[in-house]
Amino acid sequence: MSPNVPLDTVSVIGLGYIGLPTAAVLAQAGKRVIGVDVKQENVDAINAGQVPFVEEGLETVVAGCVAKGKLSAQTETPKADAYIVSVPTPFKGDHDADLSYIEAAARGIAPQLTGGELIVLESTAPPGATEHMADVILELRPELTSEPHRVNSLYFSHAPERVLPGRIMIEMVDNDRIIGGLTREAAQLNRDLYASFCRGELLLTDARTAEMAKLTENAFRDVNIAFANELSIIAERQGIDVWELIELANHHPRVNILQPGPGVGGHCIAVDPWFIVSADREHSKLIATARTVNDSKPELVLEKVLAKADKLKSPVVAALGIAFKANIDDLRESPSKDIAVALTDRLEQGTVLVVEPNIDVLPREFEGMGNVELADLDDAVERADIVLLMVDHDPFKDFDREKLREKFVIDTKGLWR
Ligand code: SAJ
Repeated sequence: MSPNVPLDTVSVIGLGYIGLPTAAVLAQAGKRVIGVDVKQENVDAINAGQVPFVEEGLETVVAGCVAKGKLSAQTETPKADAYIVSVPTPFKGDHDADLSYIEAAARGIAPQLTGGELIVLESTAPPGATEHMADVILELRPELTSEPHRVNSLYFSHAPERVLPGRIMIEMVDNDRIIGGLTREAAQLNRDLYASFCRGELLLTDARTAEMAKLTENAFRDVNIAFANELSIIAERQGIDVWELIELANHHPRVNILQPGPGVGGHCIAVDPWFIVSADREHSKLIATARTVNDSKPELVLEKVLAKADKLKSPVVAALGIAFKANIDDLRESPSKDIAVALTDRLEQGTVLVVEPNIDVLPREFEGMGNVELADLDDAVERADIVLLMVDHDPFKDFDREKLREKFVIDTKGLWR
């Protein structure tokens, strides 16, 4: 049976790509939600009903909930019945997870607790991270306990997010959720809270299994994309069109190969498999190799562009897309952004015209580089000698191919074949 504690007020710590949509759907479901973020400008934007990044359908919900007084944001952690920690977990130089943001969130929550609160870790993290978060809090508040059904009980749980950027508002509500408690009671309480907005199945387990399940999902996808990327390298050397090859092979009833591209980006698939590797290096050879294969793709693309550019006098390269995937503005861990930056840096003469319909200014990585511009699609293609397609954004899909006839095209996504 779930512990009998209130779940009316929820504080979401970290209002990024996952935290803000989570806060929004909880507020929409009737909870009083107080979001917390270290960035004052994001706090101000949210309190004005605005969203600091692009995500289909999010702004309407945020604006509505703020107007109704159900959602607000601040920089200090408040008192609440439940906390959801949704902060970044980057990796350090050796690919070990950096838990410092989770620790900072835990230190912010600790002084506010009175007993009876649910504390959910949503951030993707290696096995043992939820326990670590609980330890940080209980060390600061030794009079509280993680044992259930006491007046001074705290309930710690892990509910990894699984939503796909671009479809977050749909998947947040419809996807099944894995919920892993440090105790059964914590998992039950977490389920009760998430049942308020989630129509998917809520699957209860322990915290370590939930942590590993999330990493497993992303490692599965990474390994499968690595297979496609490796095929693309082999196929090119054999003079075979990899997209036709994959399309044909996928007609087999039990074959379903993913798509090759310029590399794997984003803060999830390019990062999470390393948490498995760092938990057990000796036994995660396949997972580590997949990461290496995917990480090798940007350099191969770059070499191809430079090989052509070197033959031209003052080449103009149109670099189409620097987001980490189609129809989003997220540049985190983006292989196409890395390629565009390295190209600008390594091109001895000539110009790079970056086309990214989802941003207004070039990111800071391009600062101080004179030979790069953010351009619009038609202008860039018209001026370019080489057209490098790196992201399958919709406007690129619909582009009039006639205009590419005189150009040297490198299509890393197979969009224009
Ligand atoms: N990619 C390919 N080929 C493909 C599919 C993807 O090269 O066939 C590339 C994309 O271009 C992109 C990267 O992989 O650079 C990742 O894109 P994605 O759409 O596969 O996934 P993400 O990173 O946006 O979201 C993933 C999802 N995980 C799974 O599908 C198992 C999402 O459900 C998770 O919630 C999210 O990671 C996360 O936050 O962990």
